[in-house]
Amino acid sequence: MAKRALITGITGQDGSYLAELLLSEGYQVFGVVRRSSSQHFERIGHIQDQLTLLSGDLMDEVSLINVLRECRPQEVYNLAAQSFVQTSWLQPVLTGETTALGVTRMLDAIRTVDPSIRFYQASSSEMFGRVKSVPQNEETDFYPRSPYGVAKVYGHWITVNYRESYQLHASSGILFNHESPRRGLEFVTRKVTHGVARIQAGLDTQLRLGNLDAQRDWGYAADYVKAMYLMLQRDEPTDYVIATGISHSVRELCEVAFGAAGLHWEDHVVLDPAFLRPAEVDHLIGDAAKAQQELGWRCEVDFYGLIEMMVAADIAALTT
Ligand code: NAP
Ligand code: G4F
Repeated sequence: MAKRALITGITGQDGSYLAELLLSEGYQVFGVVRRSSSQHFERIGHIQDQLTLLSGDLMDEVSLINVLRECRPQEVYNLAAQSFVQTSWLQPVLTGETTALGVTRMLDAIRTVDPSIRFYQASSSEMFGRVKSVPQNEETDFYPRSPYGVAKVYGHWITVNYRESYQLHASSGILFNHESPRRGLEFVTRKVTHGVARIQAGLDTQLRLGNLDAQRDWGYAADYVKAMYLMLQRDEPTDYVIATGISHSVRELCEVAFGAAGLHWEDHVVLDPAFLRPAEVDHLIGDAAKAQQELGWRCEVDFYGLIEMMVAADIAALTT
């Protein structure tokens, strides 16, 4: 019998890569999708015939219980969230409902339907915020700097708490920024690579950005979903930092992305205060030694390979 896995957030960047990985491992894959007036399954269109999509929403616990009863998974990957940091200042309550309390709803649904289900929570390096030590690992204290970061801290600790209170096999992956050609256009890497492609095609001349000094530890999403899967194969649940261990600034991102298209970033990038944040996370860099040792996890694509891949994909999408 094939193992069954349920993914919330299957229409998102990570959900699409994780679904591909689990299918390749022989799983029967179910995904939670929320009702919308228009369908947007671009990231999973190529595998949709191999998936079973079920209607549900992290805002509605009954829908999660019904989904679990219908598909009876052995593993649940909770990737759904309001995941854009800037939006979390505009919609802090919605962000809390989804990104924080949504985790409790799913954990309670698991307790209700089948406490033997293994659970993965998509925690975030954004929880480290104004960092307490460099690099950040599983022992580093949290100091979130956005409503999103605060919500993720809640989601993280409720996962730990349900593991300790009810002996659930619940693990939390503290993932640093990870990107791909499937990244949403609002996030800075994709905004830049998509902007480069449009400028090269003569469709735009400028790219408006905020803080160029911010530094992130950027990895490749397809590498990172492997860590999620590996965490749920362990006998004992626990938490892992997933990161490359190398960080770059937004300015360096611009240099590499524009350079990959034969352009100079200074000719096109315009600073726009509209993209500055009320509170910034200045510098994130992760230490994934625990995941490397216990899971055997490694990242295969580095920052330069990642950005070149994204630029090439955006240029190809405009020319086909
Ligand atoms: P994403 O592309 O923004 O995808 C978010 C997913 O959540 C979408 O499928 C979205 O569905 C779904 N969703 C949002 N609200 C929902 C709700 N109320 N009920 C059910 N589904 C809902 O995010 P991602 O980059 O794949 O990230 C996956 C997870 O990892 C998120 O929890 C994110 O916060 C976390 N994370 C991401 C990173 C990163 O660098 N990518 C790093 C650390 C942690 P629709 O398609 O219907 O909008
Ligand atoms: O790409 P970003 O929007 O990602 P951010 O805020 O780091 O959050 C992402 O990574 C988190 C993991 O640490 C995830 F949990 C979260 O869900 C999301 O996937 O911004 C990166 C940096 C920021 O410092 C931002 O101020 O880029 C800076 N930036 C500069 N100009 C910009 C822009 N960010 C965006 N989105 N747009 C700009 O124009």
